[in-house]
Amino acid sequence: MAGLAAAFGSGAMTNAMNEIETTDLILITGSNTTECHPIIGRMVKRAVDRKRAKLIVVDPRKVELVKFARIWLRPKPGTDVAWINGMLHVILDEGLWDRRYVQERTEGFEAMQATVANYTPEYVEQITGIPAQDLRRAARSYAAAPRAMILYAMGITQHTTGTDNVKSLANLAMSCGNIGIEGGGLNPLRGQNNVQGACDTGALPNVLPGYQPVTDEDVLAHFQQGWATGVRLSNQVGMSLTEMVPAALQGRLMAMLIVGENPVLSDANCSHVAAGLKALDLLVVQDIFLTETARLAHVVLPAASFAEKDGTFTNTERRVQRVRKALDPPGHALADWEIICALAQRVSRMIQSRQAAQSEHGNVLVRPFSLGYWDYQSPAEIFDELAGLTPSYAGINYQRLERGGLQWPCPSKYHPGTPYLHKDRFVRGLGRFHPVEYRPPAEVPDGEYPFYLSTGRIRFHYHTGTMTRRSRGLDCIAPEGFIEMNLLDAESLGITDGDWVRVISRRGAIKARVKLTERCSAGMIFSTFHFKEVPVNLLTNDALDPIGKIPEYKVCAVRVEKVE
Ligand SMILES: Nc1nc2c(c(=O)[nH]1)N[C@H]1C(S)=C(S)[C@@H](COP(=O)(O)OP(=O)(O)OC[C@H]3O[C@@H](n4cnc5c(=O)[nH]c(N)nc54)[C@H](O)[C@@H]3O)O[C@H]1N2
Ligand SMILES: Nc1nc2c(c(=O)[nH]1)N[C@H]1C(S)=C(S)[C@@H](COP(=O)(O)OP(=O)(O)OC[C@H]3O[C@@H](n4cnc5c(=O)[nH]c(N)nc54)[C@H](O)[C@@H]3O)O[C@H]1N2
Ligand SMILES: [Mo]
Repeated sequence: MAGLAAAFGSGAMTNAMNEIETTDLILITGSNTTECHPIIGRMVKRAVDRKRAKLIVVDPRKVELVKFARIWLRPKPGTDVAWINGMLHVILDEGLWDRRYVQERTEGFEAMQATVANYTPEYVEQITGIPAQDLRRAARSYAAAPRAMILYAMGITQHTTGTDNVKSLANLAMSCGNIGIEGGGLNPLRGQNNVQGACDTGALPNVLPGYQPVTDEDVLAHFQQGWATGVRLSNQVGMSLTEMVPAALQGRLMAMLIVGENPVLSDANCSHVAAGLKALDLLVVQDIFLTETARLAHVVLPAASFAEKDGTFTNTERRVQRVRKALDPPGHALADWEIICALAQRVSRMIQSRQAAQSEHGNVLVRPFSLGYWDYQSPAEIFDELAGLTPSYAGINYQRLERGGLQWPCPSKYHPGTPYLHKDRFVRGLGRFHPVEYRPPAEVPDGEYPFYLSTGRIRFHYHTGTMTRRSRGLDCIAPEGFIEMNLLDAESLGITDGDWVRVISRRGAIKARVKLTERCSAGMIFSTFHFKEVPVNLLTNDALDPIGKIPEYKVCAVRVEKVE
């Protein structure tokens, strides 16, 4: 998230995982922690059971941790800015904020204060459905804690207001002096094993490794020298995946290399995605299995899995850790870095021979590549090059990682790493408050599509199921997709547990069995995107957050019909 990177250095946990077990209060929102981050979920349970930490859960679904919580707020989906502003309203109104911290370490407080002034608990109740008294209790409890940690995940970010939601949480944390202290912070629980590492190393359209902007000429000059390619790096911000699909459909994007992603099932409004991929002149997919996306490719490049290669993963608390090869890859599969280097070498050679041909006619377009480039001998060599160009990784190398992981920033060889960020001062200097107004989701229920559809995960499967659905044990426990529905709604539609229903949105329709549950509130259904037989992303809305470019996976409007 570009906006966040600017505000907080990057979208990583500000604090370390083990601080969960030493803090006084934990506020968890938009995170089904025990199913999606079971290790962190266990830490939260231990903190509550053994250390008497207070737990506040804010989630439209009755997730497992609700059982451990002192306070559970159940907002309507997509109303997070409203309840967070409401908590701030109470905290400011009752004088519970940390005046000294706000004065010494932050800026922009007054503008935020003016905005939240309108969000009385009674007004917030109208928007969110959270009883005003519960909101007051939660606000007082959060403000009273000496140290309070906020944990959040996709229930906060996968909205057209995702960036606003995170800014509001930052307002809340800063108002009570909770950023830059042990046991505090604003902690996004990152999703994939190495999504943090991928972002840190520049797998984003707007930044080079270490979140250094591609639009900064000094940064570009530094990388041009460090990479010694002789190629001028582009200073243009690239497209996100969600922008590439429309570009392909409009003929502005000709070719794509997809590495380890299955967007035909995982992207919002996915029938649109398949059409976009089919419109390309060239689609290359690099994966460990022949996925739904790979089936559309002109060329499939077989990759080695995590257990079949060396490298590093950086986890959600910014800890860089070694991954070691345990098995040989099957068949012709290669490690991703080997495939990328081999591709780059071939492309370089093509460009070189084209240039040789052109220079005979006297018009050289780009400077030639230096030969010998892209012939790394090992992942360690690539890591050293990265560390040399990335201040936050500068002190990390494979030798040091032999003795355990290191948390960035780790700027020099003897630096011990950094458990929590923004100590004494924010990375950007002063912490900035943002005035944020509540905006409803892009699509809300109406007469024709009366239900909210929320989507997410269950414990037993991973994303599009390419890996977990190959496990017989997991398939035994969770063999098929389903629609979670509240008992009241089921009754009014004449549906009983296990009945087949059709779920229809403005974009598509799917069929699945109903699972009756009290996890969903009335008026809301839930499904996962784990099962290709129940491709829930045919339904979801591809409206994007303007800054994060994340689609609104967590809210769209649907109709439910019983299938006879
Ligand atoms: N078993 C398993 N674990 C996984 C994954 C997996 O596929 N399977 N995927 C990994 C990845 S990449 C990710 S990103 C994480 C995701 O981890 P989570 O974000 O915890 O998982 P989700 O199921 O997407 O659920 C988000 C939570 O947000 C709540 N929610 C929905 N709408 C709203 C809303 O409007 N406001 C608020 N405050 N909450 C809302 C949902 O009820 C749910 O509890 O999980 C990671 N871990
Ligand atoms: N409706 C709905 N949709 C969602 C979400 C939601 O909550 N609701 N969540 C979104 C989120 S947070 C995420 S992260 C995405 C996930 O979406 P995707 O990343 O598209 O889903 P995966 O199924 O994890 O696909 C990863 C692919 O990588 C392959 N793979 C695994 N290891 C390797 C490797 O080492 N090398 C290579 N080359 N390939 C490998 C796997 O076989 C798999 O095909 O889904 C998003 N989509
Ligand atoms: Mo994710």
